[in-house]
Amino acid sequence: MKILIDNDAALDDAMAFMYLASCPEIDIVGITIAGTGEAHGPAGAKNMARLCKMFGLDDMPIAYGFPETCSGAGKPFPDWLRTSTDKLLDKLDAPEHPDPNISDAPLALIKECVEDNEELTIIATGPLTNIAKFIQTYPDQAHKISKIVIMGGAVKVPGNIKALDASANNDVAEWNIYADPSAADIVFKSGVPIMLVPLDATNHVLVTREFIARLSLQTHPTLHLCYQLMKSLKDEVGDDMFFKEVYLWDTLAAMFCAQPELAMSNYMPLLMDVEKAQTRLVDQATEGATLIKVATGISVTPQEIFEKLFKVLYEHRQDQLSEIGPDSSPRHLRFYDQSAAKKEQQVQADSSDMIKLKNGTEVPKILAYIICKAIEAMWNGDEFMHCYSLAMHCRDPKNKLSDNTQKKLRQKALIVNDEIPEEVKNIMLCAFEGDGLDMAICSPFLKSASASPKR
Ligand SMILES: [Ca+2]
Repeated sequence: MKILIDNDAALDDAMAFMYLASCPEIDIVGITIAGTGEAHGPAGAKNMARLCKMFGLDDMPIAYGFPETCSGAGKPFPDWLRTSTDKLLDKLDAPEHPDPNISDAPLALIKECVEDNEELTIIATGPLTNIAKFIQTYPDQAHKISKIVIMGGAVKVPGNIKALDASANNDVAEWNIYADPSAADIVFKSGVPIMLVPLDATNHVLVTREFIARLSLQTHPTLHLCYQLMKSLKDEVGDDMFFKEVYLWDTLAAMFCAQPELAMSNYMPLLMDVEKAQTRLVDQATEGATLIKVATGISVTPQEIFEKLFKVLYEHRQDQLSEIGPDSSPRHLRFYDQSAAKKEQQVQADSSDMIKLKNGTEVPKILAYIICKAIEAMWNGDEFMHCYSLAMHCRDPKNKLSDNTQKKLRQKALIVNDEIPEEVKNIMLCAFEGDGLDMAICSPFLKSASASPKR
């Protein structure tokens, strides 16, 4: 499937890109950045170029668009968000791209992609400014577009404007549409087949603690970068808001694009209310209404969506990923990749680093760290067992967990199990103290790990 990505280069767009670039059946032919979206056009284009570099797509044509909306209507994303989105990949493990193929002519790039590819799908995960201006400028070319998958709108659910701008007097709009509602109006009325992925669908896939915990354990470059992206947002907004407000928006749209069977959908007559930036469900006879395919939900469980996302990102051939390898991962991540012998060595090397738990006992930092990771991941049986077995192995390489212990652990009878060594119990007790996890146990180790020189 030939795909042109039109996005606004935010965290979610980065994840969607990484998913699409990892899909064997997807061929990305160009990327355009909305100048009216979360990132400013030029900065967003540079960040997308860096992600392309990571996937060996060094020559990917990228063009950033106009800072003006289609009719002057629409409100920009908050300044603080745009500034921080411009710096999306700062300090993260994504390669630099010294010579990116970036232009400021998005319409020319879209035209070229439409002309060169008979069946071109566009996936739009930002404001629709570029696409609308293309449709207006080249109406004869627009009908050649095979389909546009759009993350945007809120049909039967409330909008999400107030999540970022509490002072806004709008409960019905979604941000991509709100930023340029006239553009959405033009695209809706263009006659090009549309698959709209509104909040109605994305509300089903709230980012979970389990997903983040699993990501945190990965050394695969793509998954590791996904974790860094998610973590940077989590650190910025705090855990409470993160786990309440962050959904797979653009990523879900990308997944629907590649695997349409994951979506539940219906054709609905929609009218674009430009003033309220609302994708309003109307009677089919209403003047100006367009019958649009709307994703209303997911055909599998949220857990399965995360599994599928994980799988696609994970199975992407590592040799196609340039520059970022396990060697550039922080020590605590690399640890999971090493052979048993190396693990043992590492633990011995680290075993002199002790940490004092809240209850006063001293344990090796590395053991505390791994056990905390295991606890963090305990929502997932396999991942938890992996971490826990590793922790046990670290404590004593001869140690093997009995079936009975494993069974008990699976039932989460962690603390009362007599077979668990005292030091491990201590760590668990400290970690369980109060609400949720006490990641403070990990943080001294994490600090020392990230401060240590890379090999
Ligand atoms: Ca976006």
